[in-house]
Amino acid sequence: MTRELVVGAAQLGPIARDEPRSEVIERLLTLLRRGARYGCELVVFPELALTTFFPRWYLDEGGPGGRDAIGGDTNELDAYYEEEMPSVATQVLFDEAKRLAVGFCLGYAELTPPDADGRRHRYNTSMLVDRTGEIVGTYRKVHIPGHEDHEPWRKFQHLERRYFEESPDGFRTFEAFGGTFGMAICNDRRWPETYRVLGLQGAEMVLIGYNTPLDYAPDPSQNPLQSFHNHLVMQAGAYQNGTWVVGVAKGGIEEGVESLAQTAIIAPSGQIVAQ
Ligand code: CDV
Repeated sequence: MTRELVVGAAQLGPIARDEPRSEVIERLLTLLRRGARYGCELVVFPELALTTFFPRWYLDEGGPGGRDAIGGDTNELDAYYEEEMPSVATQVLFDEAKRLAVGFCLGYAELTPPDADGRRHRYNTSMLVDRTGEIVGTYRKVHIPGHEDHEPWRKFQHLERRYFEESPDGFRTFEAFGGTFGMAICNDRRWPETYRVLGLQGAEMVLIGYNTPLDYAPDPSQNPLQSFHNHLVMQAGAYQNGTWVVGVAKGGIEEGVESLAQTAIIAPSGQIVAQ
């Protein structure tokens, strides 16, 4: 049976360090409404789409160091996380999704409520919201790149391993929009098991947001290959698992760091149908 789903890949430009959430959300609403005008039923936003890519800064110098520092006296850091979803600030996105009957996928930084041991967890998270404005699934990033400690030799930091835990949940699919969906986040797209684990669960479309700096400090010889690698992995993942892949960037120069754009919708044949 042929099914049709109109998907908008809503690439974002830079978000400034001091840009208020309300302004970012206005930008997302503009894109959601534009998607609705184009007939989209689903609009996909990138990784950490509510804030600047804050892992590029070492923000808790005053703390005791390591992961335990997180959650201490780190006001700027804490401000980048969402403690509930929908939050007061993001409720308008859910309301607009319902009004327009356009679902969305959105990446954000998540700070969980305390678990049974009283620990709160920090994840790099993505959620899928259906056309009624209900959350149908969340995914927490598995492959956390970068480093845990301050590395001043770098032009900019990539402290995802300090600010986020690896998800213990793995990859799951969700029934929505008349099909079977999976989510992945940025670095996940580089590894075959991401697509395979989702493919084995019948994923028909994998939604991937990313922030990919064009300067890869551990091995700058790979910098000219960034575009090639981006398409290589997503096209291979799509073809090898017979699934659509929607890869959406936050691109451009954000706080002085140039990031890859190259947002693409890829068919199960491995072909890029829109970029
Ligand atoms: N946000 C990311 O996960 N970025 C990585 C970079 C650091 C290599 C990526 O895979 O694009």
